Amino acid sequence: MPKRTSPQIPGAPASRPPEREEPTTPQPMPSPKPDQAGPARVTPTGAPTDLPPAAVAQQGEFLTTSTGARLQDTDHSLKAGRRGPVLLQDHHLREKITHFDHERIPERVVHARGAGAHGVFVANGAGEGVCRAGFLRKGVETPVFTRFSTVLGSRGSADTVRDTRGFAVKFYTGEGTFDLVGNNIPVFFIQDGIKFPDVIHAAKPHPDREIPQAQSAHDTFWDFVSLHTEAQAHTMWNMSDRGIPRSYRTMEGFGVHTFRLVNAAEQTALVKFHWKPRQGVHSLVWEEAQLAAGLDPDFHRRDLADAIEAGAHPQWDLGVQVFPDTEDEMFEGIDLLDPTKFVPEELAPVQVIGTLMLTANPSNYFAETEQVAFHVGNLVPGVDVTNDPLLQVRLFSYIDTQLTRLGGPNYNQLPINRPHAPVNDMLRDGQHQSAVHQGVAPYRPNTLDGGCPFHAGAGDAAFVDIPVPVPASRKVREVPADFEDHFSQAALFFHSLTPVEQDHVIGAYTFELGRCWSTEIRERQLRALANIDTELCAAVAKGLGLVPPEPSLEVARDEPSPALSQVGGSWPVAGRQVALVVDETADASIVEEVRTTLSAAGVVPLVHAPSGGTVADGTVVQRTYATANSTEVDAVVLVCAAAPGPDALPSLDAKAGAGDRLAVDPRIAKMVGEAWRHCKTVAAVGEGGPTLRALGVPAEAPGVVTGDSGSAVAATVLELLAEHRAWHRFATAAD
Ligand code: HDE
Repeated sequence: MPKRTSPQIPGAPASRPPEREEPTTPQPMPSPKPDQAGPARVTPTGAPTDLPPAAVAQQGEFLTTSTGARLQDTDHSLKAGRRGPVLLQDHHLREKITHFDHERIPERVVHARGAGAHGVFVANGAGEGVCRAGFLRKGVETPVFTRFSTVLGSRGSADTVRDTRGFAVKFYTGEGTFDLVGNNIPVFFIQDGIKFPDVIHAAKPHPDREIPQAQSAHDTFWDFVSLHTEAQAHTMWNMSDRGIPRSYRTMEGFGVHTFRLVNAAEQTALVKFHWKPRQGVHSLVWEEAQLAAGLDPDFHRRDLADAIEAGAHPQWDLGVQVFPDTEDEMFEGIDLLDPTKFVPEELAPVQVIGTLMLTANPSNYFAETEQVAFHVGNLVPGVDVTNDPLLQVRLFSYIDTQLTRLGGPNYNQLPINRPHAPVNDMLRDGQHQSAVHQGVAPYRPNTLDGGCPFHAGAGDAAFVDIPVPVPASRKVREVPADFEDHFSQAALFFHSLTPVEQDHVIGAYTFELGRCWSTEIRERQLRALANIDTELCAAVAKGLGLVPPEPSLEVARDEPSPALSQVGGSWPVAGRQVALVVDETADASIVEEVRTTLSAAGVVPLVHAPSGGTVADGTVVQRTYATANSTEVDAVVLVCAAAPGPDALPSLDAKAGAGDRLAVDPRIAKMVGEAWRHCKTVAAVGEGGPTLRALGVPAEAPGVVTGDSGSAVAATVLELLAEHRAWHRFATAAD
């Protein structure tokens, strides 16, 4: 009798039988069973999966449905006769319209308005002593994606509003993704994350009329911050020039919270992260910011994209302030767990540990800048969080918000969010699952998948929660006593500014409170200002026509921190734009000299002429007098008399009484006037000299250059551009 074999009974859980005992070493994953096959290895558009995302977006020459059937006509819906009703049967119509109806995802609750760029971070090795993260090893290059943003406005709001800016960097490191999700201001409005909905509800537009958009100059904001005085330090930074950056490229960035790092020897340190722009810190002036918001709401977005396209790749040094990891988590009397406090650089210098360079613009805004999902809990071995109560709440919020915004739990599979380190999680299924996982045992412990995935051991570069002792405690809803100091750091910041910058702060408070409807709220905010600085309070009160109150507290006066001022210093000029005003009467050789000298320094000379085309021996015109806009340039150079162009609205001028007595085109007069008021460099060569005088610009004033040599004038313009503004032209209260 032949020996009888058992029939193969279907239902074996895996292609190989499990071991009886739990495996103690990682095993290769079992292959799928012979009866199993996964989807073909093609992308959703039918391309091989190993192509870069951009190469797989569209395939072939012909228009197709989303499932690849070629279409003959997408311009007419399927109707019952030429004049008949549209048929429900038209599956192409329904697919096209339905997809369109769902093109938008919810915008971010905060930071909805943003601009992103790709780049690379190169470590200089100075961080190795405090942190064992691989991306901080000397010479390691890590790809990054950076997103800058405003906080308050909706997705379509203006860039140059007075607001805090987000500065979020995703490092795609070999040990997992590290997100440093910071701001351009080192302190925050609140100490405990539970207050975040309150501050944001107060700062967002009023809920009844949904105005004003993207700004804090309104009653609900000042109502909140004048009552919740821990917000006063952050508000002071907002009212300073930091609230209106000139460019994303000229902003500092701060991790805000204190983080805990651990090095290879298991030693821990507390640190605060800083981004220092190599372009220097530089801001708009308020009138300029307001003009730009109207003339070019995309001001910062365009500036970033243009600079990168022009090859002026912006750079920031990443630095750390390092503090001993003491039991009280204090440094020089400053509580490192209080996110409304910063540590002056003079007390703890910023040590540079690497440099970020932004090198490429996104190729698709939605796929990259909109879908990028940051999370403060994206940490790598060597970097850990502290008990800062604001940071602790953020650890919850960022995953939670993506579930609504990106429609499910698999957003880390989106191309912009995908880690560059291998991922072997046991997270499964869910909306928009695009992976086809293998194996049958996404659980631990298991034997069916050979016990995989395995825990990483001590030598396998695993993430370790630093075992910080937690002191004996009670469950309370309280803060440490030193969190009660709400004013000393607002005062420290104010006292660290130069008189020009202090004047800007006074102007900003006066403007913002002046836009409030309620006198009671203005008076309450003045009470807070009185505790910060009586002269500041008196100046703002004067502008508002109110009586300055007496301080209610005696606030400690700390040593000023000169590092906080942005006046002084000299910075690279590459990527800056200069208006070159030219007409047919201009001397072509002077025009050429100015252009060559500016371009050689990486500065973009924008030729302005009465009409488009070419001018002065073939120079191509970039802006007509009608499209001239002072806010897009950092200097104006007149190379001609700028007589009124043919479209200078003579009838209107006549009505205004100017008529044909007008010597200078009104658009150019406006541009020069604004550049003068905003303390930008104003220059004239040859025929431009008398024009400057006619416009009332004194040739001997700081930041004004005149001469007959195009190259000499342009060279001086470059020197002045490096100082950012002609600071001495700002009149101060002291003058
Ligand atoms: Fe955020 N924050 N935040 N935040 N935040 C978001 O996350 C939140 C805080 C910051 O370009 C949201 O993905 C809470 C501090 C930046 O995509 C949301 C609290 C700092 C960005 C959220 C804070 C930030 C966000 C909205 C109090 C500076 C934009 C969409 C506990 C250190 C990132 C999203 C980007 C975004 C919540 C406090 C910076 C709603 C609850 C402090 C730069 O999850």
